Amino acid sequence: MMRSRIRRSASEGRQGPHAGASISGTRGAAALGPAPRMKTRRAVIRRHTRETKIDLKLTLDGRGRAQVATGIRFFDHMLEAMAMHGGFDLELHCQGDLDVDQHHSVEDVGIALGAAFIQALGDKKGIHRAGYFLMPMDETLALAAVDFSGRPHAVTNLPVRAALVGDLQTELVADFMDGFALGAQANVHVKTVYGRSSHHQIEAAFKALARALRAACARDARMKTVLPSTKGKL
Ligand SMILES: [Mn+2]
Repeated sequence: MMRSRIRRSASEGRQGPHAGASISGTRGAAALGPAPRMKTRRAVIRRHTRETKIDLKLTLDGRGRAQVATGIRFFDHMLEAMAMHGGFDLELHCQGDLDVDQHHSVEDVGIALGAAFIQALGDKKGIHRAGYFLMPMDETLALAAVDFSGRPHAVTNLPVRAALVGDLQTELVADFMDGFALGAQANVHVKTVYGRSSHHQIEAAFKALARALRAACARDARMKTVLPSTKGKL
């Protein structure tokens, strides 16, 4: 089995309030048995700090199955929706310092999930790289666009009025997106085009993100061996 270690980017060291975290992972067991036609795109992430302990398994080309426990029920609901709409399988357990605040848990789950995407995508050859989706949910329309550009940047624009949706502090949705962009070294934009319900705005944003990710991660049969970058580096 191949072992790989993802080094924290310099930007995480600068920006992240959770210095000292390390992410280690094991790539999918593609080496076992006869070589499959297509490598199974998987990631295993263990990210333990003094604030959060996160263990997750991601299979990119899955069937939307999710087993998620973060201690924040509405956040679980969003991550489960992401797996279903993204068509990936996700096992995620986070034991965080919820007695302090939800902030560390939500942001760190974002970082770990983003890191899982990068690990699962491997050399990024033959993928679409960028994707977007417009997701309606009743009266709400949400937009998401992602690019696995190698550069972390998130813009979250959800004019949610409620401070809490279920048990989730709504302002932390932006921290999740920041964390995800950092972990995935990706550009992530999510926006409510219009909408009223806070629940719908947040849920539609997660679903739009999932479907944008699905498009970005999808294999492009015509460009199989090509790294989709004029720079030659992603
Ligand atoms: Mn819901």
